[in-house]
Amino acid sequence: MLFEMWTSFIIYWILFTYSYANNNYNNFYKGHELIRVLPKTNEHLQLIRHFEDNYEVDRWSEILQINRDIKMSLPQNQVSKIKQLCKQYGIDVTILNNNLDELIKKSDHISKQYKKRIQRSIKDRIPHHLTDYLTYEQIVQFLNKQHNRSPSSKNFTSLFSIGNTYENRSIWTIRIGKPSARRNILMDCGIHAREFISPATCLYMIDKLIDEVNNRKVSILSIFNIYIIPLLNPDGYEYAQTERRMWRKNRSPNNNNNNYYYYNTNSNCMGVDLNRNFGYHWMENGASTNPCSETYAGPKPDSELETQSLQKFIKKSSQHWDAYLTFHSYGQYWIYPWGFALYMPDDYIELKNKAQIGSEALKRVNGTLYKIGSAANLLYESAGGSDDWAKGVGKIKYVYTVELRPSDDMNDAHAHFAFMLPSTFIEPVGQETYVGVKEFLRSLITSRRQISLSQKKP
Ligand code: 0X9
Ligand code: ZN
Repeated sequence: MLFEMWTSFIIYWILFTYSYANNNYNNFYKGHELIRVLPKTNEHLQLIRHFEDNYEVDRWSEILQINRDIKMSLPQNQVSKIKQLCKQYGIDVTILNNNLDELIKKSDHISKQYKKRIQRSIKDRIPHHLTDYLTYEQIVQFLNKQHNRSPSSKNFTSLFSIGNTYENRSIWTIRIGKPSARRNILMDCGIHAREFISPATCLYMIDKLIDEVNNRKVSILSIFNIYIIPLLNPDGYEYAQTERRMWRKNRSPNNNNNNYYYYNTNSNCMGVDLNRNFGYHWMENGASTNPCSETYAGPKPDSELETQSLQKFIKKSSQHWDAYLTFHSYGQYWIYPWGFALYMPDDYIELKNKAQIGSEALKRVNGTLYKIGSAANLLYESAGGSDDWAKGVGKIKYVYTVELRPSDDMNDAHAHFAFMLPSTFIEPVGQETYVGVKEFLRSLITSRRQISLSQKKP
């Protein structure tokens, strides 16, 4: 009996560890903790800044402000030192997760179980962009397949690259629109490597829009050419998929940043946070000059190939852009500029109204709640974002950053997944986001009609 129990235990253990270990990730995050700290004085803020400069602290999106809690992850060998310093200075610390490696593997495990279950229950093969976070190569294949799906998709879509990355990957872009389409919309995904749900959502939307291409009715594609860049930071994404699941930046080296534009920032740490690199109020707030930081803004504004490619594309096409949407995760926010400071753009009421239309439509699908506001007010001040550049320099009126699921409210059942949202969520997030975006786009059509009608009045 005891023997039988032992053998079944061993078999279970082997199967369990195999299914957990059978993923692309190494054990880099073993023992990494995610903690929440609450600074209450300026001294506390100073100490937390000191952590960032002297320890391998990865701050998870919140900015430093008194009475605003900050989530950060730390490697195992630095946890006790940091906790001890917090205790000494009276900073409250809450442990949100004591082993990020477990969370990464748990998420992966849920994804795999889901895939197995769904493949068993559905006879037709389910497209793998709905069950997996695709690799860069798979994304390129997906785009080619979508473009070649039917005679109409060949006619009404085009596939091209807007430039190459440091590691020489093409930044692929697809245009979807009917010949009558005169207005243009730009969307991108995956500027931050670890936010896997973002490119997956762009792929979902591409698939659905191409379903609409055959539709004979007047669809939004008769009005708009929709350009989608599903993966703006492919180098970072590949690195996050294979080496470091929590990688955020691109992969350009910083060992020759010797231009003294801002600082001499030669370093062996790699990568620039592309969403701090755009040259509009660059480095004014919420960005770092330290190449080891996750929010390193680069040696100078617009230094990165990915940043330059997006800018050239926006500027080059002499066409007018009606809207730019950039998809991130996580938090469930539909936000508009500015991010660089707490000011509001002059037309913020219009931006807010349209965000409301989009997020309300989104909510009707699965009940998912999004908060609306300006980036700096709702999240934190941080300069160098693609959104601020698109509005401030690109002169695009309707500009949004959409932070997809999960929510960052710890009372929410899925909040703990953070960037590690299992692929089970690709479909519901895709569905609701697609509906929200379409409703937002429809509202652009009606508001333009209203303007032209009122102009026609004597
Ligand atoms: O901090 C960011 O870059 C974005 N949040 S994330 O957690 N995905 O990294 C928010 C960007 C909002 N826009 C600006 N600050 N301009
Ligand atoms: Zn992001």
